[in-house]
Amino acid sequence: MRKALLAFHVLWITACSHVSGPNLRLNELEYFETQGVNVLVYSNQFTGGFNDEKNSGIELIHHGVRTAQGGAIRLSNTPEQWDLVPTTTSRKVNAEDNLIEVGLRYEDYDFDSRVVVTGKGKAVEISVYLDKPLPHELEGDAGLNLEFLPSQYWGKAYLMDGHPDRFPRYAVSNTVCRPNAEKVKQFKGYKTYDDRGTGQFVEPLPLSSGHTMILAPDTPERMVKITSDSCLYLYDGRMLAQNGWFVVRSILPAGKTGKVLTWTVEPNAVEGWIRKPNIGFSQVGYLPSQPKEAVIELDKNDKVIPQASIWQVKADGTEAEVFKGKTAVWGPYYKYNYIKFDFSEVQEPGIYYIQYGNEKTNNFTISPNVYDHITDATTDVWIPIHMNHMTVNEGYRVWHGEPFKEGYLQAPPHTDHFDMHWQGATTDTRYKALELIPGLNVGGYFDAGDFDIETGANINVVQNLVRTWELFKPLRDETFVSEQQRYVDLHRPDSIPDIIQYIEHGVLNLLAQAENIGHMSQTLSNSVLDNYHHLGDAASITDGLHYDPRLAPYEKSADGNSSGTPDDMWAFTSRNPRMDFRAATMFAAASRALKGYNDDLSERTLKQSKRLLKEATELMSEGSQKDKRQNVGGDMATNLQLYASTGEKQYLDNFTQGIWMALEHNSNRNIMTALEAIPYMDASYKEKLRPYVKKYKEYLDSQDQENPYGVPIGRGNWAGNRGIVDFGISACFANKYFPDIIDNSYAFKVANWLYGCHPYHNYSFVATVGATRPKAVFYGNNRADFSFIPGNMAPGVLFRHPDHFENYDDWPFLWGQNEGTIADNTSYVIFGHAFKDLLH
Ligand SMILES: [Ca+2]
Ligand SMILES: [Ca+2]
Ligand SMILES: [Ca+2]
Repeated sequence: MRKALLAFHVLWITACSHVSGPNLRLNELEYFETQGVNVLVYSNQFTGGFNDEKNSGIELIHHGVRTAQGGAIRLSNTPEQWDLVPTTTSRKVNAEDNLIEVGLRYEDYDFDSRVVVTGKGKAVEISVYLDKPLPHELEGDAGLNLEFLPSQYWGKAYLMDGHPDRFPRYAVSNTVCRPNAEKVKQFKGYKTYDDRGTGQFVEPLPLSSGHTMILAPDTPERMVKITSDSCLYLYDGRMLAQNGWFVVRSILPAGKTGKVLTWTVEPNAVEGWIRKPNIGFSQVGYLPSQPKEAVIELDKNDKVIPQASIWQVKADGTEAEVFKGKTAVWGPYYKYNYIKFDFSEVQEPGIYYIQYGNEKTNNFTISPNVYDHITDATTDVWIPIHMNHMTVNEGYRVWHGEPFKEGYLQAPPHTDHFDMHWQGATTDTRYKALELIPGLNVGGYFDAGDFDIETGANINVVQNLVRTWELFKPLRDETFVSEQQRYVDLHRPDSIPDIIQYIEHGVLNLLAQAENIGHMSQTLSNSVLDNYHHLGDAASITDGLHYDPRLAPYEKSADGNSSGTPDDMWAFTSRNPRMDFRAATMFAAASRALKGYNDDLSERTLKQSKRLLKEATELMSEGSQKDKRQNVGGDMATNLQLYASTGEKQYLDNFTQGIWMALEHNSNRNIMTALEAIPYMDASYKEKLRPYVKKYKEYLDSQDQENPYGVPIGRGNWAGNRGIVDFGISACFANKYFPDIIDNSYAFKVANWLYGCHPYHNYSFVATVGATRPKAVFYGNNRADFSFIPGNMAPGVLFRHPDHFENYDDWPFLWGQNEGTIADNTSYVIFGHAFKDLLH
């Protein structure tokens, strides 16, 4: 009976999918689906933090690639990151009628609309409803927008009402200028543009307009047909901002209510389309003896092939199959199926590739030295390029001149700023609003793809570099650093280990903060939004001249030292004792590392460490209970660092008092600090730690059940490689101190993941590392050139709700996938050293 029922069930599904196959139906994950096409409706909503992240609204995942997003009522032709985004006031899914309705609201304009997306055959109908007429001030500005990914459309053809044209490779179209008074407000009233005194803003004109637009009829996987009774306009968002998309838009009519606008959007579905298998493996290669496991990501409609093989590329250029093995099914993980292919048996050094069905990978090597250089690009190139207040030269090329020569001004009180910065009701310093705080334009590192000095991140950098130095003593010297000349030359040894120079450079800025401000700033950052999104030479962000409000904007003083352009950077100085605490820890560690290299700096850092520790302790005891609770973890690491630097017993006592409680509370989170303490403790400490390490092994093992890659995959709004690197560092240290409990397999899994064994594609996440196929584009400060800064570790695969992992490699501009941060990349340096150490 059961068998008969099952057979009937299978038959029914087959028949049903045959009939309704190409139609877009809402699935149980609440998006419209047919084979090859997913239409998401506010599965991902606009968030306030950075406004338009090009990740939200109505989205199209077209044959595996998210090629359209931003489907929403927007207030400009080509919205930029800092333009207003709507909040989603409601989202109703009606499976019966195959529709999703969302309520959108612009609080600043008391403007509500409803967008209804209905699956109709092979298309979705997008309708806009207004219960009240459009506010007068938004007439001509509010419209329905849908944005298409330039890198997937440029060079392809389109038809507008039958007239052929082509998506431009680069932004070259027409613009007009309009008075600033007509500009719709941007984020918190800031402006993304410098109008050069004209009082006008730039607006792109449409490339084309009509009622029926067919995008990419020349490429079935990208072909989309849009029709409407309203006029459709095509814009190029790159005219205003390099990260802009192609925008299809219709203006909402004035004075109307009810259903005011309708589009029919039909993404072409290639019949029977099945995504190519993504064969994940280590692009860097493998040691002869190490475990070797490829993870193969398969379309859910793809059949599993029971075996795969390894081919060797011989010295005479011929190829030979040298190993054939079974594939093992892991199972489904989000939208794909996963199988594994173990080829650990292949151990002879050589050049190989994997063949699975008709798919061949690029080649990789098996050799005892494959991991020898995994950190060199990061330490020789990425880190020095991110040195602030220096000119950085490489061969014939200058990466950037000396930035921010004019220094930093005190941020005015009551500033609610962009990039999540703020200044409270007072300055908390002896400086007046906009007064120059002396001495801050020295040392420090650019935060990431932007150029501010995030104090917290810079503290992490110094700490990571000190850990690297103390644990692994890398004497590598490939960089010339002269603080006196404010000059860095890559690939020029100067007889001083680079890591020490990088520690010194980080300390110089942080110490300047402690000494000149009196405590740690929150950040040293841009005062105006129009230079925050700077791309290119950091030295040209500001004019390098002191701001003098007595001069007219853009006017320079007769002596050439000041200007009337208010572009000087600001120091945000609201005091946060927790930041001071973290700085105290870092200064203590740095003081040790700098001893013998720069004794004056070493002494000054220790002095500031002690002062900040004392003051922060007092401030926090005056603070709330919540403040104290939040600091439990930081306290332990601080005490350990202070004990290591001073040898004073009180710090050791504080550490031992806290660590066991913390491990009981959350052993996975605190195991790293506990392991780091081992060199400073006696044998009984290590024995007492043993049961926690066993518990940690259970956590490490549980990852194999969680996902096919066996590492903790983050699903936040910033992809999770940092968490995976931390997991790898802890696994390396656990293996170092407890090899009988934790073997080296976990560290290998982390390396595999970073160098190509992960979802979406199989490229190495570390720029230029992984000789055959590292990722090609990153969100570095050279992203406008669709390039990378060598050694950058990408954040990784970004999770888009409800089931899509993504890492664009033809579009660098999504920071959550492709940016490199100074704290994450220095964590990668620790992992790389710990990993190499474990192999020796
Ligand atoms: Ca920043
Ligand atoms: Ca050096
Ligand atoms: Ca200036």
